[in-house]
Amino acid sequence: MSESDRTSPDDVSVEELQLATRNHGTPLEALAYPVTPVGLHYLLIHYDIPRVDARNWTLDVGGSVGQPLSLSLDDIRARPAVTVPITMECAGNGRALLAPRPVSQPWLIEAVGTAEWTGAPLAELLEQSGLLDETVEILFTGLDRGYEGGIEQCYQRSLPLAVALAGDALLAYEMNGEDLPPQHGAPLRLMVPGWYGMTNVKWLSGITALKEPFDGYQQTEAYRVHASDDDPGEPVTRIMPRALMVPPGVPDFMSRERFVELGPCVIDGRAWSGWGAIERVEVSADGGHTWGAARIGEQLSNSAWYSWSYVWEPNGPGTYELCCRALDSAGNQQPSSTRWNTKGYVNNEVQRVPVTVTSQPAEVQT
Ligand SMILES: Nc1nc2c(c(=O)[nH]1)N[C@H]1C(S)=C(S)[C@@H](COP(=O)(O)O)O[C@H]1N2
Ligand SMILES: [Mo]
Repeated sequence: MSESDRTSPDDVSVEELQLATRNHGTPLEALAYPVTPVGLHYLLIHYDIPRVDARNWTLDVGGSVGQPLSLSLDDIRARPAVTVPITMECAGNGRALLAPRPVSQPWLIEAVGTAEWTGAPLAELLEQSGLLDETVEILFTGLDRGYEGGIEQCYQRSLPLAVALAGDALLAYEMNGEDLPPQHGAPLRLMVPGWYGMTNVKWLSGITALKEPFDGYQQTEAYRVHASDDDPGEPVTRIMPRALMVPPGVPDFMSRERFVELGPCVIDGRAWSGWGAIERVEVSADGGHTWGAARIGEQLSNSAWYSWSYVWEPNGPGTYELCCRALDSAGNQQPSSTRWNTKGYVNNEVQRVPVTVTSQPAEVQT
């Protein structure tokens, strides 16, 4: 690569590329599927995918419980099961749009997907374990290990007791009707509807009732929104609203800029929020100066995204900037730009899609 290819301050480092090639996003055209096919669903894996033999694997439930449990996968499969479409989004979605770019998985806006998760409700299992009164949080431990911030660790995250008992959290062993694939946490993972992706611990090996809040790396160092390194920050919790469109027309190979032929153009997409219902989705064709209301379609489940569509009638050939934004029932609206934070979390600023409208159908090379 010549030097002139490497002089931009926007350069992506090799370390970011390593992460980006391991952890792929959901291509935006896949927003067309109400349920994201498994191979198109985004992935985020901090360390390595662990080798797990489901036949010898157990889930150990312990800590401040009256009745510790050690369960096989068959034990968990024998429990009453539910299947729910759940929209999951990574808390780092939008990170690479921040300037300066926080160095981590360089997501643009494609770290979201919706799958049908099948599993056993978490609350019932916790109740059977006889939680002691002093319990304040439930800790979830994954089998994957690595170093992060100089600390060797298994991936671990906790939930406040009330959230763990709220009733919609699942111990999931199937995704879209098939056994969980290795990359999505086989044989068992946690799924907590409405919470950002990091909550949903994969390759689950332990559930521990805690009498004190968990202070491990993924809780107190990572997944906090810090304005600066000495700001203690706020924990990342539920998913802020976002609308995404399927970019219309056809892309340019390198820039991925869009080309659309003149005429009415149907724009469609998905919108979701972990704080409530989607009340409004709006579309702008002039970079966010003026907005029109999109038609909101069905929501796949209480825990999943809505479909939406909008008919855009460009005035004539030329360049446009399409934008979309969502408003939820808790009053959260997507901003035109987000407050920068050190680790690049929760950037739900509006999507921007540059489009060139052409007057003639392009000559197509076949
Ligand atoms: N054990 C474990 N669980 C994990 C992770 C991980 O690295 N290890 N990544 C988390 C993050 S940050 C996200 S966004 C989701 C991604 O889930 P997916 O790869 O199935 O889409 O898993 C979460 N659960
Ligand atoms: Mo994530």
